[in-house]
Amino acid sequence: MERSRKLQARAAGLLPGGVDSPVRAFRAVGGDPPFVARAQGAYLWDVDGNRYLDCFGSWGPMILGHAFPPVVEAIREAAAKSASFGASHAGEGDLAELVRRCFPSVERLRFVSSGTEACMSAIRLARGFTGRKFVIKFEGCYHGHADALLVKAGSGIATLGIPGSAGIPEETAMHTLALPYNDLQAVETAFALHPGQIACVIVEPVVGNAGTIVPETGYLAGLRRITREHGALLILDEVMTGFRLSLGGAQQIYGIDPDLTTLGKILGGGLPCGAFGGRADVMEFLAPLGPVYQAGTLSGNPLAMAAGIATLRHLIEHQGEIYTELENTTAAIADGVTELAREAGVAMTTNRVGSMWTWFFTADAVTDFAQASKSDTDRFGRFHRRMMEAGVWLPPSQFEAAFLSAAHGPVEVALLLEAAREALPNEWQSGTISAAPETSGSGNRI
Ligand code: KE4
Repeated sequence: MERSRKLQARAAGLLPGGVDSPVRAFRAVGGDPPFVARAQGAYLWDVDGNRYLDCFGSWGPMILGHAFPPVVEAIREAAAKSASFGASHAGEGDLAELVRRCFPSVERLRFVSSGTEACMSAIRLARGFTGRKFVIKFEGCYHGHADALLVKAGSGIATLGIPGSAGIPEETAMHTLALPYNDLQAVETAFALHPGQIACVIVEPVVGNAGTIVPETGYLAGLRRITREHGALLILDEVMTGFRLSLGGAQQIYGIDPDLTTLGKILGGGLPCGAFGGRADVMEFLAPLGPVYQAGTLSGNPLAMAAGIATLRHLIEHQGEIYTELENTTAAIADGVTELAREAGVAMTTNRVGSMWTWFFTADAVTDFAQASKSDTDRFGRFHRRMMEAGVWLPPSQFEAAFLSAAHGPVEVALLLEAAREALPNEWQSGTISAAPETSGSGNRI
């Protein structure tokens, strides 16, 4: 881990915490993050030559595996024509048509450069369209780092155990109502307390940013009913679930017709890309047609469009086997470790939808963020470090979802279960793992 440590020391003098996104700093799990040199298929290699089985996939985008040849070729071909035009080009329409094929509720959409931009723009549009100020979100859900949405958020906010973020005036946060997930009564009450004032409800249809939390039967349909009754827009934040849980994301699985949908991650095939879209009458409130302003230098970037087109075309063409294999491989891993935990006497609750899952170190059900927060995050941290030492890179937070790719197969299932078989009992019974080791272990040398 020598070269990683040198790069980390340099990064610490250049980037706050040595990272460009807080969760990458491994603060919640201890140990030092390896610096990645390259990745291929289901694996990452760090700059010291250690190999890791990748179970976070760049936080979701890499559903086809790293350096998937058709995606690499598409990016290479696009790059030769310039990295950016700042002007209209065919790729925007090509990708938009593929999105609409997967998400019939998206009648119009606009590309942006991140999920944050997509969610930030969607709530501005909802406020502009309805003329209302209040936004409902849910505790533990994360919709990017726009001010109005960093209230009781999940992901890095939950990971760092901070209530929100400094730098957000209460005048901004006061119009965000953060409610418990999976509680329709709380939503009914909020609308009763704020009649005619709530512009939208934004929700992760399957929560990934509190760890994975699954909607209870009828919950999403209830949100759809209540928002319709009160003239508020329903925004499904499918940045994580879109193209992940199925080609049409969670809305396809749960049969929900939202007013707006936000997308990202897989949409760009690993390049910076997000989108928001939905009802044409709502989207046409956007400039240059309407009064709601939104813009972006690199929106619809030709390389991101090319990577997204190559990714979605492959997912569409091979959807039968890809989603079936993702389901089977993830079930083998998620359920396999759950069984190993039971055998080792380790309290573990596993939440999973398709190839997105979380092992919570708690004996109780996890149906909202309050319950997720009762997990033993220290135990998760020690398990994470043990798995890193065995060459398995899990997301470095109890409050994140793990993901597999189409490149993961039986070999990877066996590798992960073997690592967990060693990690769980040691981590649990003997407590032999010292305090955060100087390095996060050697992984598997290639
Ligand atoms: P980005 O701005 O990071 O592209 O997307 C924000 C976002 C919006 N909505 C959902 C449901 C998301 O999961 C995200 C971002 N996810 C986190 C991981 N849970 C990004 C990883 C990070 O912050 O480093």
